[in-house]
Amino acid sequence: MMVTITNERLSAQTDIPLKKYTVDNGNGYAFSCLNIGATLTSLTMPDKDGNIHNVLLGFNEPQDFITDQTYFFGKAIGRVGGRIKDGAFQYNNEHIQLPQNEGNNTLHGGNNGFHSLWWDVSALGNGIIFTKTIQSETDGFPAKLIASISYTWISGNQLQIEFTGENQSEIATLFNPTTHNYFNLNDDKTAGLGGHQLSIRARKTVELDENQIPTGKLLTISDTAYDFNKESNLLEKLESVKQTGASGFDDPYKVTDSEVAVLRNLDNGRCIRIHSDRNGLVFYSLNATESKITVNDGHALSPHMAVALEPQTLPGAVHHPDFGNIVLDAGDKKTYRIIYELSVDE
Ligand code: G6D
Repeated sequence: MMVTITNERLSAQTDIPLKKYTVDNGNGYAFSCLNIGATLTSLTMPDKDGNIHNVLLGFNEPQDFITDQTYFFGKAIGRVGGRIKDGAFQYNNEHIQLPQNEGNNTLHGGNNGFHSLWWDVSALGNGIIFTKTIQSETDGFPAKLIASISYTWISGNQLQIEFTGENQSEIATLFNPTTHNYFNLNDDKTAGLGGHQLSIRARKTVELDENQIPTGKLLTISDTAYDFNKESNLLEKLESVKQTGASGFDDPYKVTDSEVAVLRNLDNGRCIRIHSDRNGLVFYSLNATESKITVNDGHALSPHMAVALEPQTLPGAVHHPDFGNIVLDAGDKKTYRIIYELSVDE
């Protein structure tokens, strides 16, 4: 594999130069990422006829990647993905308050989470690594966190995303990062999810209350609209779930395999297998959008134009220990990996 890395400055109203880095694996596969939010803006791959196109949905205007607090297109998410009830948790009998950016709750690490930070950037032999020392004063979470996010091409057209978090303080913090990539395997994104099949290795989802806060209960989904254990037509399942009164999917799945999901397009042969070392996957079908936002190729954003698949420890873990442990103790260091295995079905 002959990896080449190029970079360019994008025009935007910002004091810190907005930089885009493109990493090509020499095999017809490449990705691009930004120093704001360690954002993945593009992932290009061939189809069965050799047409190479971006399979991610993202903003058309670079400036939108700097100001967005709604869609998180391609953003690294942290310190904690998902929602934290009341933006608070108890640790060693101490009440620890976090930033509250969705009513009383914390969503995606608060407004100053990973997605909105300017990251330092270094080139690796096979990709890019973003690093940042995040003080509590920066994002409102306890403790100083030394964080890194690397995007690298590994064997066989696999894009590995590796998060590390080291707590260099005397008090505990939380660490459950993810990526907020939205996939649409069609060249023309206005075709939406046509031709897409999805499978998710899970038999249960996390029950959510009216504010999308985990209740601590798991729901069995076998033979329901939420069941993707068998590869399913995504548009058909979307229609089924809407018949239950939901606006689409926005659900945490408790996964049963390290290959947590497979998204493929039967028309053009593109296939992405998502691997993770954690027990949760949030599936969001972009249910509500504002049409004034322009995305790929200048098209207006519309509902269900793509799907977000976000590997993480199950949301709610900080209040429901049986969901997992996202506490990063003083002096502790943790590493999490997500792998996109890209292929083309002839
Ligand atoms: C909505 O509830 C959803 C989240 O899951 C998603 O991450 C966000 O939009 C972009 O808040």
